[in-house]
Amino acid sequence: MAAATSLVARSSTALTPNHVHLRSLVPRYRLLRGFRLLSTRVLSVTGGFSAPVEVCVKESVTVPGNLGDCPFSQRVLLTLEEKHLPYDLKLVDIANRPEWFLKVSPEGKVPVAKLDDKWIADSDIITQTIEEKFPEPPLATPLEKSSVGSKLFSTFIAFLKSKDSNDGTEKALLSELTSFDEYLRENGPFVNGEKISASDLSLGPKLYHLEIVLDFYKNWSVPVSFTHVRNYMELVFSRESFVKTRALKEDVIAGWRSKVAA
Ligand SMILES: N[C@@H](CCC(=O)N[C@@H](CS)C(=O)NCC(=O)O)C(=O)O
Repeated sequence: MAAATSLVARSSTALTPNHVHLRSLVPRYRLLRGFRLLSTRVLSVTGGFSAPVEVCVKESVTVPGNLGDCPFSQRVLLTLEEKHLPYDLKLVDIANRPEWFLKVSPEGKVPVAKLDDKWIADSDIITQTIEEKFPEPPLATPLEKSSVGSKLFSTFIAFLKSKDSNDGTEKALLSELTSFDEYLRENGPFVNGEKISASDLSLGPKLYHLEIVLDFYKNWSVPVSFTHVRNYMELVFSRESFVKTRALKEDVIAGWRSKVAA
């Protein structure tokens, strides 16, 4: 791991009422080029103290040493943050992947996380494994709600890449936003109601990318008539966990450039 930028913060701890999580009494943290990692030690469900979860994420291309613009990496970090789990962040230069990283992620993709001494790829699997290993606070979205908003990302990408304003891609995105807005009006403010859950932690980073790049490349924003979607975005984007793990706007713009040009 020598080639990785490894950021670890640990803290002294105290037992919470449910005797599962240990939160820090006197947290110590490091300030690192614009973002802060505040970490805690946690008592796992198996009863032992959990070491920080090692997690490889994309590094910023505009400010090396900062988090990069991968929405799947942010999803994993959001899950760790919302569960108050300590983590050891390894920033990977995706354009120049180091040897050690290709050994733990043969496909060369981020995120990958080490859980129970095994490196796991794919944010779906990583977040499910975290949920099983650290069930408190519960973040699982009920199965019947887990596909809400699931087409927003693909319709956003199709619209972003579109060169023909009449090809129906904007209409398809507006149709997904309409369904999502109606769903949130009936069931919100989050996908699972009052409490944030796994679906929000997956959708949030994708909507963050949508907002930044559609504004930049297409001068387009989510219409004001979608009040529930706009409120949702504000609610998720302003969470402490989100602010701590979000990418720089410049990285998000740079990350999509080649796809817009293709
Ligand atoms: N399905 C994967 C997608 C991961 C993914 O596409 N990661 C991108 C960065 S956001 C990546 O590593 N791309 C490098 C590549 O494809 O070579 C997940 O949910 O983790």
